[in-house]
Amino acid sequence: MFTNPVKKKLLEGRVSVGTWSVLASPLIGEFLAREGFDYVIVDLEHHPIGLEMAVHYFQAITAGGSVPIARLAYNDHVCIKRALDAGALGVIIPLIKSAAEALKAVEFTRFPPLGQRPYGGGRVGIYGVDYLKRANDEILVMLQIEHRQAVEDLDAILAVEGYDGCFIGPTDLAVSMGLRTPMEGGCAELEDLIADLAQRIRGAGKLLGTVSASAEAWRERVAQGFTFMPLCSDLSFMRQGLNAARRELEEAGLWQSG
Ligand code: 3PY
Ligand code: MG
Repeated sequence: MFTNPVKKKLLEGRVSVGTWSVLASPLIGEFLAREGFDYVIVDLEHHPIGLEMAVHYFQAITAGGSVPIARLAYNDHVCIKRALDAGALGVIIPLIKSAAEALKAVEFTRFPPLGQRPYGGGRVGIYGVDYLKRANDEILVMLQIEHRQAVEDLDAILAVEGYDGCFIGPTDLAVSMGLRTPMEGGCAELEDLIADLAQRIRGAGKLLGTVSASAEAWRERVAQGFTFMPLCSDLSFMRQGLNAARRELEEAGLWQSG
């Protein structure tokens, strides 16, 4: 039977640990999957990863024992159907700003009668003959809340049925609200806003997700009720390891740049 273990875990109210891959390498996707993450998100929004590479990612992540999820470039029916047809078991859709856009996302991600996703067979056949019947229940659909207009229209967005949860994007949210971004150290106003959004999203019975840049940040978000949180990314894990090694060698006087 076609099932999505990540969605099952989340719907049971449990926390699911995954990570992002942005470095445009299915090999990295496979390594990350083998590290025991429940899912690996392939970021097609901000990184040079096209559909042909994405399908190799999905294969590698599945081979590594994890669930492949795609963060898409846009709330667009072509992007969505092609990523799902290539085998993504979940999608994160950026920049949802209104209930009308949330309804569109449902239309694009769900088969009739819930939506208008067309069925093309092909690679999703690997999930079994019941894919078509079960996909509406098993595919994870997370809508990104990361714009001032989404904050203003949140109650209406939350009233839309047919998607699973909201994924807060702290950086774009901060930029859109004119607040200090997490990269610049963040600010109390941003944290208060995230806490308020989180409470309302949970209150509406939707799943709650966001990014986390460290294990410590991850634990703090869990305490706030977030359950879908990719921990860091391939790029940030690489930077953290590299910076720690460089600091140690610099302190020992063994690495002088320049
Ligand atoms: C943001 O912070 O804007 C995001 O999209 C996180 O992935
Ligand atoms: Mg964003």
